[in-house]
Amino acid sequence: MNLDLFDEEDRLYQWREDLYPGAVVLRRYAMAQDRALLAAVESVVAVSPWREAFTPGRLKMSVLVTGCGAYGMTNDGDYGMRAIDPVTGMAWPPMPEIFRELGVNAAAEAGFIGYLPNMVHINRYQPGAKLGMHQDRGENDTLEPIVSVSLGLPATFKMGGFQRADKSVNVPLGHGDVVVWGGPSRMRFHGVLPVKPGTHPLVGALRINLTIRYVK
Ligand code: MD3
Ligand code: FE
Repeated sequence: MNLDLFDEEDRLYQWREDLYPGAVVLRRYAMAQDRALLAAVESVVAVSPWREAFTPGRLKMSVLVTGCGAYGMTNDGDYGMRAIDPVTGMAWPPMPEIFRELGVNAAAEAGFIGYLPNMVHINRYQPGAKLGMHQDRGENDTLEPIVSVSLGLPATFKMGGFQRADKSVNVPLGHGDVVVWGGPSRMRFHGVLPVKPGTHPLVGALRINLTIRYVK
């Protein structure tokens, strides 16, 4: 197989899948910008390095995290949003323009006009890493969308209901896939199954997920 040609073809197709009202998968939407997005992640990590994170029950999570913009998530288990990075004691790095633009454009594709994201939380998964079922409550806003961008190894995303025990559906997410979660889907429980071992040609043995957010 001609891998270069395959790579070019890979960038040709994108499509959308409506999951629930307010929840839209934009397949491969970020594919053409993958290198620039990864470079922007590295520029963030140079200021606010990857760090461990803990659950509300003080268990060490299997992902490493960082972030950028006006706020970042605390890593001590309270899911709070802080203007100062607790690791560096300084402001989070500014949000790269490419993150803001992707967030605004993807949200508009899903019907959310006038979205003004002001932070990005970034998760880094090694094979085996996962994210238990949770709701995203730290934004103090239950309607503005969260735009999720997957890079690197594929993963299975679990999309649940509004109670932790509600049935969930599995959504496979691959490199370049973007998901917009807003409006009536914003407070659904969700999680990520353990990432399977593998190597992505650009990202290596990693999955990186950006969540572009608006914190009130
Ligand atoms: C569904 N990250 O950081 S966000 C997180 O793949 C997180 O790392 C996931 O969940 C990851 O909190 C992907 C996807 C997401 C975000 C908000 C949602 C899904 C959502 C809100 C409601 C429903
Ligand atoms: Fe989440």
